[in-house]
Amino acid sequence: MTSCNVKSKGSPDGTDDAARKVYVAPGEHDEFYAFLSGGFNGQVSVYGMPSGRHLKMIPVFSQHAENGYGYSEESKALLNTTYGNIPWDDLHHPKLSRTDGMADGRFLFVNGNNTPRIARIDLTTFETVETLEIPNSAGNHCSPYPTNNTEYVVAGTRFSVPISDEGGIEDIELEKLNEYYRGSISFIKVDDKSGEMDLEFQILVPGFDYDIANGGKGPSEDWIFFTAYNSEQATTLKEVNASLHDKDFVAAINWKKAAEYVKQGKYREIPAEYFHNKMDKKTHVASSEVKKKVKVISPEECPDIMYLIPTPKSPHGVDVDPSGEFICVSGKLASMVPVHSFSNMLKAIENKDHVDVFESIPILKYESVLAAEVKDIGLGPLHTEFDGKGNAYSSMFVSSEIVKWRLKDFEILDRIPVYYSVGHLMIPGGDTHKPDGKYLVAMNKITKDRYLPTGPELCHSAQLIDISGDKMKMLLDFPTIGEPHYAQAIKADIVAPKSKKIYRLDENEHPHATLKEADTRVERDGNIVRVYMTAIRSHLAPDNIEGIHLGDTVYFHVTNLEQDWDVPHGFAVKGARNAEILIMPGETKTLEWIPTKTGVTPFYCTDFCSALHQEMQGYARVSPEGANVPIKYWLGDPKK
Ligand SMILES: [Cu+2]
Repeated sequence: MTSCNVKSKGSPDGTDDAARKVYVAPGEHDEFYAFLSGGFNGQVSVYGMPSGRHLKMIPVFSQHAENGYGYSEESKALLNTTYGNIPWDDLHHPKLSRTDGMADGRFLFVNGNNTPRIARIDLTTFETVETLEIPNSAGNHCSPYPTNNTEYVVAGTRFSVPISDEGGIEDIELEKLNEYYRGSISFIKVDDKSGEMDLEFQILVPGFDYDIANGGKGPSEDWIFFTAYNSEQATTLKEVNASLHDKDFVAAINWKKAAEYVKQGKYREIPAEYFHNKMDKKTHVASSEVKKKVKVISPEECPDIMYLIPTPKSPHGVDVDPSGEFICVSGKLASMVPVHSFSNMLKAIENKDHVDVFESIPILKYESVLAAEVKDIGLGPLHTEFDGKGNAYSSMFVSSEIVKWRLKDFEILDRIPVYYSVGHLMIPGGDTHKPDGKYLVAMNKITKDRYLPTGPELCHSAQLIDISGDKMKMLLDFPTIGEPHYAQAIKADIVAPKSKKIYRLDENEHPHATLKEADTRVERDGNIVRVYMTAIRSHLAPDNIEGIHLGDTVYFHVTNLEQDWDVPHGFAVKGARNAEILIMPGETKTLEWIPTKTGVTPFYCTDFCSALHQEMQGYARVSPEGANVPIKYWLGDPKK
């Protein structure tokens, strides 16, 4: 026997203590919901915190064969854009809706980075209910940032592009691109009650790369701050050419003032085509509307809405502390965190303390706005969040660590290594005016040897850190689905009590719903065959169908008649070229099936629903085109 004293690398000191802190006993619930974006999988994953239990994947911008999202006839429209039905996106930033500056647990807004879109997830159902395409944008990375009462969700463009006043993006010689290109900041109005989004206006801004934003709080709550890199306005070999200036900018935008200008009519309307897709609450069917115009304003015509604050160097994250006074910027290439003072900024604006003007936008003097530079903080600072106890925590991509520092005197207090190359970090409420400073999640870009190897492709890694004491303590590694780009977390007791258990059948207004078994039927209209089917433990009705011919398009409208929590039924047809559908209790969903072979074709319930789940199946007979086989269907005795 040998005793083992080897401590594996990165394991927490006092492993028992760490285990106790993340242990949630079987049957018990976690204290927080954490919503982690999936990056390039286009989805959001829901975890319990501190256990790291994976609770759900919410499909948003990518089709999800597991439940038919993006494949079912009801959900297809949510992926509509002016480029067509786009079944994938790159989802970076989840942001919770806010009331009085605090996450209210009603909605989660998320961005599609690639084909510019914003989606809204309803947190009573954990389902995507709305998507809005953003015109005049390319690379919707700087998105979606809510104001303190979710008056607006704000989105900036990462790639600047030649936005045409006649609508769309111009076809310009790339060598002359930087003479024509512009950025856009979109202000999406959010309806107080329903949460519905509407692109109210855009500010056309200089052609920089707008990277990250965050809204002010308290004294600064009328403002939103954006990092703008590539002040060089390079268009090629950006890794060199966009890194030449010692300082780029923080763009400070007074959103209240901008909205007032729009109210006063100081806007132009330009053509802009974009899709707005909504899931109807009563029918559970999504539909699309194509919008044709957008209101734009410019800093030139609307003075005092935008100021540029020089900021070192190629800044990435911009985070406002809970008091609303400090604007902490991660100087990605400067290896320091410049902290701007909001009150200094107001003074500099009042005193016209400008060093220059860029396309009519005043550039304030760096030294006049700055509160402090947090130096020697580490290499590659990217983001900062706050614990509500006077401390800030910054992520270092290059030196792979989280660094704790004090807002009072900008002193560095502690550092902890993370594995490996952390991007965003997240403290529950750490971007609001009252953070819950108990845990911090580091979202790492590189995994390497953290888990058992799974071939060349590894899952990504998040790490949970205890920040309740003076020293940070590593508690837990948990693998994530897709890239955990950014996250939000909220106390479970704000969200859980409102979680919907079933959809009520008596409220089902789906146009093809079948609310009782007696009404099930099969109808032909030309070469469209509609099957009005019901599912209840443990049969599908009808379960025998004849009279389908090659050349037909069949729609299975399946209504789940169950009214119990956690009894979904699934539905799949042999050879169907889309996916299964998963139908929640009381809901109707539609699977399209275009048969390609004659013969008897089985269909069945895919979600293990009862002891007789394996019996929950049926047959569709497919006959040749033109065959004399009439529509006929039954459950039980065919003669009845
Ligand atoms: Cu079933």
